Amino acid sequence: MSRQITVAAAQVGAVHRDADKKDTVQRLIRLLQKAAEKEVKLVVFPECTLTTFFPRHFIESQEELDKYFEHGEDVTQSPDVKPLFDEARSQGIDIVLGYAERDPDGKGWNTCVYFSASEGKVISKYRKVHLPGTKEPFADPAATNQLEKRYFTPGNLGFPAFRAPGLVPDAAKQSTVKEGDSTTGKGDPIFGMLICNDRRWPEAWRIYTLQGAELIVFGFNTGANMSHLWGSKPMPPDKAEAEALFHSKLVQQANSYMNACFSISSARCGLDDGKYDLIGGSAICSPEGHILAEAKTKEDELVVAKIDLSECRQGKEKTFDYARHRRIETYGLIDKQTGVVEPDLL
Ligand code: CDT
Repeated sequence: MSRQITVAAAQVGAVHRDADKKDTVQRLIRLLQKAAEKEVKLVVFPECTLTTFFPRHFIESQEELDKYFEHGEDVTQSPDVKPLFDEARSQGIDIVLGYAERDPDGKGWNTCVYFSASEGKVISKYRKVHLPGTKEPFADPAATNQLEKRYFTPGNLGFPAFRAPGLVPDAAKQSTVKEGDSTTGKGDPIFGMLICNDRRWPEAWRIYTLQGAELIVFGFNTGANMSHLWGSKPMPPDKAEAEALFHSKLVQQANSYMNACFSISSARCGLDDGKYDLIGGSAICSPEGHILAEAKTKEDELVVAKIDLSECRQGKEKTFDYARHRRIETYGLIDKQTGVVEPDLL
């Protein structure tokens, strides 16, 4: 049974600190229109798509900080952003959009939503769990900060997989299926959403694929040269960028393979304010771990691939058939311990 969809990552180039959100949204709408010309049915936008990646700045002005967040319960009604959701609906394209969310209690979250064009509303929301960087800025004024722990609260929605309607024809539904028939791999596509740093944590992918996820989607903002924060040792800028790109692809390809799912990653990239360099490398990856399409620039760019979700079955039913091969009686430490506890010294 073929379950084909044409999908895209909408990579977004530089967004400066003084950018007008309305102009940025117009750029996103142009990417959506390009997607419509290519009969794309799902577009994934980056993490914090609507503004510059503000957690790199120590911002004391509440007025400035407020501008980077969407306020209130329903992002589809945010005045500056509504035109994007309206366009998605009229083009019949589902979108995943990352943005900074300020909830009614005043808490900040690094959030993304899945907007279903056929439903005309948000059908799933995810808040980033793994917040990288520091709470306090570095003493060295030359160092680039990553103050996500200052501006955001770790996500409290877990990793809820969900089905998106209207993407594949003849999907099995509760109302049409006969009692006793197996529906595995036959219903509407099962999604999981992550945000940037989450992609480096295998636990997150596994929790989604324990719920049958066939497509894991995420946006990212990844510094091209941040050795004061990265695991990689300091190196010249061109080598540091190549290494950051290598790790970004590595985690996407390896986790797609180890979880037998497709994945779509979308970068906010380029040179913000002419000096903060973010990697590109938006990519669509198969369940066998192969890159099917990837960005060639560090600018606004649409990366498109036609995928067939039935290709997940090989991995899900053989090498990574969880029900037959996982040994949960041996995995206890995973949810009992956060940091490392080494064996006693000899
Ligand atoms: N935005 C984001 O999560 N970026 C991180 C950078 C980590 S810096 C230590 C990433 O994982 O790409």
